[in-house]
Amino acid sequence: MNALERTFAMIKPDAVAGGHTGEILAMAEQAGFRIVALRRIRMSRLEAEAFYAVHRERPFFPSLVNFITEGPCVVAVLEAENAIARWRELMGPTDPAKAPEGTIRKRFGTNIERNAVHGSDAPETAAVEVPFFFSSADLL
Ligand code: FUP
Repeated sequence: MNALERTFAMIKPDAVAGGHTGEILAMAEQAGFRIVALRRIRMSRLEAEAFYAVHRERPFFPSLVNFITEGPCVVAVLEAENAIARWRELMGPTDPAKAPEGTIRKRFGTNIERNAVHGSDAPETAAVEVPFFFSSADLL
């Protein structure tokens, strides 16, 4: 028996501005995720630089920080068996052009930067990303 797992999910500014928050949350629930916590935020430049610190040396970093701070995001904690891998499968690959039918990035992504959603890539990442936005009192 697999234990329940939690992952950090984010609906990025392109998808929030496009009015797709509800559809993306519905896709998550229909896929069997429980929405444990949910909040609409606007990331500051400092927060974005900290959140994406692993990409600091990459050429796309400044553009990524601009994008993620251009408007509100919706951040969430999703729970399911094998939530981390299953949410990434539902998102699809980073580049929406390579994403299969039925994935969030295929449906709502524009390009490798404006790709609608984020999800933790490993338990160690989720363990950093969840408390970045939520306190333990939010996670009931
Ligand atoms: P993913 O785990 O699929 O979200 O992708 P990565 O962790 O590799 O990248 C994080 C974010 O950096 C992507 F969602 C978008 C951005 N990025 C670019 O803008 N250009 C690239 O070439 C790669 C990533």
